[in-house]
Amino acid sequence: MLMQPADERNIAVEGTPTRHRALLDWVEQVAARVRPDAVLWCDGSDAEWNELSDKLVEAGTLVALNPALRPNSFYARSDPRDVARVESRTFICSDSENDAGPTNNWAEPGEMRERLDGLFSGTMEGRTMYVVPFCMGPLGSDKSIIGVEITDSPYVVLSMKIMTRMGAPVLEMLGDDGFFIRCVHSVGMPLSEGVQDVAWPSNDEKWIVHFPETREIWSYGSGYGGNALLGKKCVALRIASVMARDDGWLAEHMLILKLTNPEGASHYVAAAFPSACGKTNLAMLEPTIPGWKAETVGDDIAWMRFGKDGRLYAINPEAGFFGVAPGTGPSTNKNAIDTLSGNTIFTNTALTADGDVWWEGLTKTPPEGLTDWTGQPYDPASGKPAAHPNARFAVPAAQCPAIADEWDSPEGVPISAILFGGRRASAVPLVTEALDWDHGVYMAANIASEGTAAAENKVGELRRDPFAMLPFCGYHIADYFNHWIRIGASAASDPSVLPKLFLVNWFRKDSNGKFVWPGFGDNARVLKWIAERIEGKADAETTPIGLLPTKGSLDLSGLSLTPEQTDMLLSVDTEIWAGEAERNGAYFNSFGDRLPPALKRQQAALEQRIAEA
Ligand code: SAT
Ligand code: MN
Repeated sequence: MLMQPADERNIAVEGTPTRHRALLDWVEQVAARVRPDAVLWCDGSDAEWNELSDKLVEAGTLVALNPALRPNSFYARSDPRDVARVESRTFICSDSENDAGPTNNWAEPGEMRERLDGLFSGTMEGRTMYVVPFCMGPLGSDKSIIGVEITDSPYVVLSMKIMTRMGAPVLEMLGDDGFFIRCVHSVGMPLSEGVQDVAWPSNDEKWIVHFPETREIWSYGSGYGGNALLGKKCVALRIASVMARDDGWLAEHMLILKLTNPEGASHYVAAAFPSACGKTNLAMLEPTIPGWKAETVGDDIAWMRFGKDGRLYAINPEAGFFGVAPGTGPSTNKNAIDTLSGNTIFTNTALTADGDVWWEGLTKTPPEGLTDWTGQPYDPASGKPAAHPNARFAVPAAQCPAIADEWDSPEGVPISAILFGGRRASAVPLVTEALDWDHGVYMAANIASEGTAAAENKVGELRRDPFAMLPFCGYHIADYFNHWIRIGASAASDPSVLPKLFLVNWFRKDSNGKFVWPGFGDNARVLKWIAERIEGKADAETTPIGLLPTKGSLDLSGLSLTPEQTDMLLSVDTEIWAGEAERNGAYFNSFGDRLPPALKRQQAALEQRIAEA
C-alpha cells in the first residue's frame, strides 16, 4: 500500500506499484481533477482489508458484527435515498444516439463530459482517492478483462475485494501496457472546509455514465451496489456487451450451473432472469430428486466465447455474490445461508441485539430487540419490514458449499443449455424448448417480468425485460438481438454444438392467486428434463409455441400436484397465445427497421402456427 500526497502532482513511476505509463498518466489526470488529500494504490491484501474496515468502523460506516457469530463480517446502513440502482440516471453516451437505442438513456458525449468535468472537479477534496485494479474473470485467463476503479469510497474498495479479483496480482497481469477499462467513481461529497463527514456519504444528484466507444465509466453521487461497484453491471455487462458485440462473443446477465445426473454425467447450464427473480436461489439449488447434484459456477453474469471445438464456453467474471438478503433462508437457499458464515458485508439488513444481522425470511419471526435498516428500534406491529427489500450481502464465491471446482477455471465450462425466464402469472408454461436457435432468440427477446426491489420501478408492475438485459445492454437492444442471431448463424456448419434454448416460468399462479409450481429445489425436475433433452432421452410434444414436456417425461414423482395443476403448467391456450403474439408483434414494431429480419420471420411463423392450431 502506498501513500502519495496529492499535491505532488507528478506521481512518479518510482514509488507506485506499476510501470504502466497510460495507467499512471490517467491516475494523475483524474487526481488533478478530483483533488484528493491522498492517493492510495490498493494491493488487495488482508492488511489493507483490516486497515480499511477498522477505519470504516471508527467512522460509523460499518458495524463489526459479533465475531463469535459471524467472523470478519460487517454491516452497513446506507443513506435511505441510496438503496438501489438508479436506472433513470444511468446513461449510455455512445457517439451516436441511435447506437444507445430506445431502451437506454443517452446524452451527447461532449456535453456529458463537460458536465462530468464540473461534477468531478474537487469532488474528492478532504478524502483519499483509492486506485483499485480489478480483474473480471480468473486471473491469468485470456477470457478475463481488467479494469481500474478510482473511488473515494473505502466501502467500495472492500466490496470490490469481495466481488472481484483485486489488487497487486491484477497489476502484475496488466503488465506495462495491457488494456484496462477506466472507471471513476465518487460519492459526490467533498469534505471542503468545515464540512462534517457522514456515515454514508452520497449526493442527491446521481449519474452513472458509460462511454462505450472508449470503454469508460464515470459514476457520481451513489455509494450503493451496481451504481458504485463498477466491475459488476457497468463493466461486466454494459461495457462488456459492447466489446462482445465487436468481437463475436456474449456478455450476459446469467447464472451458470453444473448439473450432474445419478450416473455421474454433467451438463453446464446458463440462465437469464431479471434481478431478484430467484436467480441466486437457482444458482445454488439443492435438487429434491434423488441422485441429482447441482453446483454453482456463477450467480449473476456469464461471459461466453466459442472454444476450438465450436462450443460456447462460459466464465463467471465475478469472484463474489452480491445477493438480495430478504427471502433468503435455510429452507429457500441453505447454500447461501452457509456461504454467509463469515467474511461478509451486509448492507441495509436489520441488526440484532447480539450483533448479528437479520432479514425477512431468515427466520419465521423476527428476534426481539432488532434495529431496522433505518437505524430505528424495530416494531413488528408497524407492518414495515425490518430489512430493506433490496438489502444485500457481498460474500466471496469460494465460500459457497455448492461451488463447483471449475468455477475459477481459466478455460470456462462448455454450455449445453441456456434458460430464459421471467415472472409470469399466466400464459407461459413451466418449460418450453425452442424449435431452433432463432426461435429461442425470439422467446428471449420477449421475456417479461414483474418489477423487483433492485430497480426503481414499482414492485408488481409487468415490464418487458428482453434476455433480462434491459437495464444492462450497452447498445441498441435490436442490434443486440441481431448479435444473438449472428452468434447462432456462426455455428451454421454444425448447429448441434450450440446450446439448446429454453423458456421457463416458475411463477404461474392459479385463479386464487397462488403459485402452482413449488419452485426452489423442485426446479431440478425441470433441469432434469432439460438434461434429458440434451441427451436425446426425454420426449417433447410440438406445440405452436415450442416443444413442451409430454405427460410422463417430466419427473413429478412425490409432488402433490392435481391433474388440473399439471395441465395448467404444461399446456398452451391458443386464444391467450394469440394475444401474447399480438403484443409481441407490437413490441417488435417499436424497433422499426432495426429489428432483425430473422425475428420478423419468427413473429410471422408464430402467428401462423397459432392460427393453424
Ligand atoms: O445493485 S446491483 O446492480 O449490483 C444488483 C442488481 O440489481 O441485480
Ligand atoms: Mn443481476
